[in-house]
Amino acid sequence: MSIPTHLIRNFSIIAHIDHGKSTLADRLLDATGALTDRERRAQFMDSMDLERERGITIKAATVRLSYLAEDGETYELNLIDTPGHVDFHYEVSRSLAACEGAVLVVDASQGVEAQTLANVYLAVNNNLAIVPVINKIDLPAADPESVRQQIEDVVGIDASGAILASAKEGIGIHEILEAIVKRLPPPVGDAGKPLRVLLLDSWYDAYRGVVILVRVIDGTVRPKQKIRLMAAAREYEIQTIGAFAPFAREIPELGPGEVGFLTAAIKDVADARVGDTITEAGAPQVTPLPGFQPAKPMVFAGIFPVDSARYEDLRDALDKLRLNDASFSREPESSAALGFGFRCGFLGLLHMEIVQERLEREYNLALISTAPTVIYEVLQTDGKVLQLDNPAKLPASNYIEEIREPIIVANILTPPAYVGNVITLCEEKRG
Ligand SMILES: Nc1nc2c(ncn2[C@@H]2O[C@H](COP(=O)(O)OP(=O)(O)OP(=O)(O)O)[C@@H](O)[C@H]2O)c(=O)[nH]1
Ligand SMILES: [Mg+2]
Repeated sequence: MSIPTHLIRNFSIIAHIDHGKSTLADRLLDATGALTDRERRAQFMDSMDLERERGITIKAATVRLSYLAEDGETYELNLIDTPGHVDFHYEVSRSLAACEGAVLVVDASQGVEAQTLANVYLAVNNNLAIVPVINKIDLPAADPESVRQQIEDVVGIDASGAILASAKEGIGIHEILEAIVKRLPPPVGDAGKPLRVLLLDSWYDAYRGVVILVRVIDGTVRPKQKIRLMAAAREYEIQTIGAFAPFAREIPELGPGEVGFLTAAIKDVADARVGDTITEAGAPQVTPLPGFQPAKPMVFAGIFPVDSARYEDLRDALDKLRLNDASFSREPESSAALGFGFRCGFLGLLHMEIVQERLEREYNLALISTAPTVIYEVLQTDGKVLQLDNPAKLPASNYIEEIREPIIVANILTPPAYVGNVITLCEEKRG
């Protein structure tokens, strides 16, 4: 029997970049005894080398914790640590779809910042309950009370119950765990209903093939069960079921409300699409889950192998990497100077840099990329408007009436003391 849903809590940790999400996750792992001394290392959730080198989270990561609460019950907590940088917000939006609640971390010395707001709105739109945490109260510049006021005024949520914490010093951790159990709702799900499972994330493992991270909505998944990936319209047999506790471990089943992974000898990476619904093979009609909004690339660049003989390897690597990051787009491109490659779209410049580095490191490729561009609109002399992400597609100049580049309308509010500098900066940046 899987664990009853009232003892499960699924939550994401969300915040602006560097406000201390991954450090807080470390403390929650410590407080629940998830790691032995030998296994412990700082920023445990940032498992990718790139994340550790840069000190930022790139991929959302999930762990399962077992917490004995004050009420005497042992809860299963599924924690998702999310990235704070705006270029990886697609990770946040997917993570929130797996949760009933969110722990909102705000840095006591920085206060509410852009991604604090953006991520809270995502959480609120997903109807999640929110536990605000004011972190880094150990810093001399910390001003928790005005940050509390700011959360109420700017974010617009009740912050009277915000927990004062220091993830670095381990202050407030017990209160956070209790708040997760008491203030966040359990998942609702029915073991008796037809199987419905949300495909949250996937990645390629050289030994196991495609591994899929799932959130079970209704029903139970077990090894040997035949499943159907609805969007891909393909059927597979489940081989293994597991959870990250905190290392990947095989378990007998995943019941309603639980988060874990499964493998099913999926060879075709295109079959595992994030946001897809998994049901029982040959099952009666099940309405698919809403899935995710596709990501909208903002920055475009061409990526080419240095050695043109490795074009196929690059294509393969892009397919596999896309399993793990559905937020970039790619289409084949050829250039007279660089040969065959791909035109890729990214959520931002950091995203572009990370994708290129992951391709080079994880797939051992040497790559050249073209200068990044944004989408331009071209008004042709015949009145047609083209959206171009590639300068190579520009029509001949006698057909071009006008070329428009994207602009944003922004209002900058600043104390009078900074007005001069802000104006100079705007002018330098063509504002
Ligand atoms: N003084 C102090 N520093 C902290 C505290 N919590 C985190 N930090 C530091 O803040 C920095 C960023 O912490 P992370 O946990 O990586 O922040 P994050 O929110 O996970 O960052 P991203 O995942 O990249 O968005 C690190 O240098 C931490 O050591 C705290 O409570 N007090
Ligand atoms: Mg982090």
